[in-house]
Order: sequence, then C-alpha cells, then structure tokens
Amino acid sequence: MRILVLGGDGFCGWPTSLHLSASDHEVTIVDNFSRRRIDDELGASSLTPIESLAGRVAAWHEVTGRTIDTIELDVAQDYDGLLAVLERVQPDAIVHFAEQRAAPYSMKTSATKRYTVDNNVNATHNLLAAIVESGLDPHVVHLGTMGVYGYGTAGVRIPEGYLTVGMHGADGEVIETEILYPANPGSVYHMTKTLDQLMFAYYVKNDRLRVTDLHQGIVWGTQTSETELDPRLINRFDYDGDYGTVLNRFLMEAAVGHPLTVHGTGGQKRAFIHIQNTVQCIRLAIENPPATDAGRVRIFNQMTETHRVRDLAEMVARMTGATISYVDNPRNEAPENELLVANDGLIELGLFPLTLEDNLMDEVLDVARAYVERADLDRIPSVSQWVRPRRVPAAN
Ligand code: NAD
Ligand code: USQ
Repeated sequence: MRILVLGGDGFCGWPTSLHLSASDHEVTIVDNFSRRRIDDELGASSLTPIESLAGRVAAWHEVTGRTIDTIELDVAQDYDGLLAVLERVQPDAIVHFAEQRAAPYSMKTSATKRYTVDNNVNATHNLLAAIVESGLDPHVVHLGTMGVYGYGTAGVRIPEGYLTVGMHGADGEVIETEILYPANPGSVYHMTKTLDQLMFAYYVKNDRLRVTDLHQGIVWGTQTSETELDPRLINRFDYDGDYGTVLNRFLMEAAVGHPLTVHGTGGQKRAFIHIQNTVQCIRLAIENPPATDAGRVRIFNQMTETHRVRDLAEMVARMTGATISYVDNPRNEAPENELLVANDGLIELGLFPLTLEDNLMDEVLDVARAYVERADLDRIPSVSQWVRPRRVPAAN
C-alpha cells in the first residue's frame, strides 16, 4: 500500500514508518519538525542521539535498500500543501500522529494551551477536509489516547469507544442507542483528542470517510526490531518533565541515579503498551481496514496492560536498587483510580501483547545506561502546574 505517515519523525512515527516500510509498504513521511523545535525551546533533548530525518532515511536505505520519501510540511497550517501531497501521493492509508502530544507541555502556559489546540484541532480538520476535497478514499488511522475516557470508571470495563445507553422515551419506555463513550479529558492535550473524536464522527457520517481511531495507552520502550538495525536508526527517548512518560522516566532515573519521581501517592492506574506493539497495532489496523460503508468510526483501545504508578516505581526500584521519591503532584488528577479496559479488537486482528514480564525493561535500562552522559538532570523535574492560584477566588 501507499502510506502517508503524518508526524513520522516522532517517537511513535519513526519506528512505525520503518515497520511499514519493512512490511513492503511504500511510505512517505510528512513532518514539520515542531517536536525537535520544542526540544530547543525547553532546553531538552532526546536521551538517545537521533539523526536528522534526512540522515535517518538515508541510513534506512543503506541498511535495507528500501526508500522512504520525506516532505517537510505543517499539516495544521499549510492546507494547500497538504492537499497537493494527497493528490500527488494518492495514499491508500494515512497514519495521523501529527499533534502536540505532551499533557504537561499543553498545561504550561496560555501560549502552550493555545498552540496545542490550534495545532491539534487544525491538523485533524485540515486532513479530513483535504481528503474530501481530493476526492480520494484513504483509510485514516489516527492515534488517539486512552485519556479521552478519563480515569473515573471504577468497576466498569472501558469499551472500545462506544457505549450502549437506555433513555426513557415520552411514554416511559426505554429506548436504546449507541453513543461515543463520554469524553472526560484531564488536560488541554487530552481535550484536543476528544475534539478529534467528534470531527471523525462527523466526517464519517457526512462524507463516508474510513477512519480508525486508536485509543492508545502510555507507550514505553525505545527500540523496535527495525530501529535496532543500525545506530543511526535509533528512536528518540524523552525523559524531561514535559515529554518523558512515566515508565521510561523511571527507568532513565534509575540509570542516572536519580530518585524515581512518583507524583502524589502513585495510586494513579494507567494503560501501557510497548513501542514494538504500537508499530504492530498500526500495521494491523492498516492491513485490515474498515468497510467503506461501516457508517461509524472504528475505535480500538491500543494497550496491553494496566499498572499503578507506585507499583511501577516499586518494580523498577527492586530491579535497580533505586530510591523512590513521592513528590507533590503538579497535575489535577485523582490520587487513586481503578482501570479496566477492553482491548479485544487488535488482539482479534492478530496482536500478540508484550508485557512488562517479557524482560523488555532491561532493554530500556541498557539504552538509558548507554547514554547516561547525555542526561541533563535539571530537565527531570515535572514543573508544569495544572492549576494556578487565581487573583479572584472562585465563588465556591
Ligand atoms: P512526538 O511528539 O514524538 O511525534 C509527533 C510528531 O508530529 C513530531 O515529529 C512532530 O514534529 C510532528 N508534528 C506535530 N504537529 C505537526 C504538524 N502540525 N504538522 C506536521 N507534523 C507535526 O509524539 P509521539 O509520542 O510519537 O505521539 C504520536 C501520536 O501518538 C500523538 O498524536 C500522540 O497523541 C499519540 N499517543 C502517544 C502516546 C505516547 O505515549 N507517546 C500515547 C498515546 C497516544
Ligand atoms: N507520573 C508520575 N511521575 C512522573 C511522570 C508521570 O507519577 O515522573 C504520573 C502522572 O502524574 C500520571 C501518570 O504518571 O498520573 C502518567 O503520566 P505520563 O506523563 O506517563 O502520561 P500522560 O501524561 O497521560 O501522557 C502520555 C502521552 C500522551 C498519551 C497518554 C496516554 O504523553 O501522548 O496520550 O500518555 S494515556 O495516559 O493513556 O491517556
């Protein structure tokens, strides 16, 4: 298939592009390198030394003989450019990773809130409008997030996107209908993903687009079987207080001798998936597209296991001898929650879930230890505050 990967220079996008290319698909990466610029803005950088995109695809060609095309383009700002790319490439599938994805960055300032909304909402809407204008019928595979559901669902197994509800009709009879699972975002970033959901639902209903929305959990790990082929293909490893995600941060902190930074009690339970499974899920979704007249967005929960943050910290501490530091939680989130998630869709398509028991944490520790000298310990604390004091106190 011809596949466009929007955001193909990022943490998930780069290994996905390689995996799709290795699976005999023709891949074109579109990226505006905003992620690399945000690193400069934050004074942060990937723990692993990542090549330029040009260097990465040249290395991939040298190692495998396969070609990946690249296009520098801002999907959120350059609508005409995006339309021209669609008309030129005529993709069978489009993977859409091109959004600002860090919750802490989205909560930093009003500027980063507005940037996150402008970038993410416009990127998604430009893509949908351009597909309609092009007259093409590519299958859109979007990376959404488990965070659209919120984390307040004790006892309920979160379904894959939809909920059947009963409402009382005028005569008291119960009328059943299916709705999108109620959105309950926990950050401005997560809010943009809930807005994406509505845009997909509308364009599928009105224009019969084919869309798969993958509600992904927290991705951990660094390398995949393709990025391991050559040091120049190495994936990025974010550890800073904005972009580093919890398990990779704990493993990196253990490697550099920093206490593991548990927010609050660490009672937050979240969904996780290893990057090797991420790339497989996306290939499975692409190679098994929904029918043209499916009539609704296909939604899969892309995760393989759930863990409480403090349990992860204890596990990493046992493995490495690291100490745990329970720090004030900068976020506005429930201190404890339960989380049960249905993930049958991708497993039925052939996903073989990797879990923490598969010894992959050692691999992440090895990568972190190999690049310890690149770590800037000042970048570790997560200082983006969800709630700031108000000059005029809220009424209640
Ligand atoms: P990332 O920031 O590493 O990659 C995103 C890429 O998109 C970057 O290369 C960036 O330069 C590019 N980009 C952003 N806005 C763009 C625009 N307007 N035009 C063109 N390119 C643009 O993020 P990631 O971790 O690879 O996440 C990819 C997607 O997966 C995101 O949408 C994210 O919400 C979702 N996701 C990620 C995780 C995770 O744990 N990393 C978990 C769940 C969902
Ligand atoms: N946390 C700590 N210590 C840390 C970092 C985080 O205790 O050093 C806690 C946070 O307070 C939170 C949990 O760990 O309770 C997860 O935080 P995270 O930064 O690992 O993940 P999150 O902000 O939820 O975002 C990440 C990705 C985002 C994706 C989301 C999937 O950055 O793109 O959408 O995971 S999910 O969480 O399922 O919504």
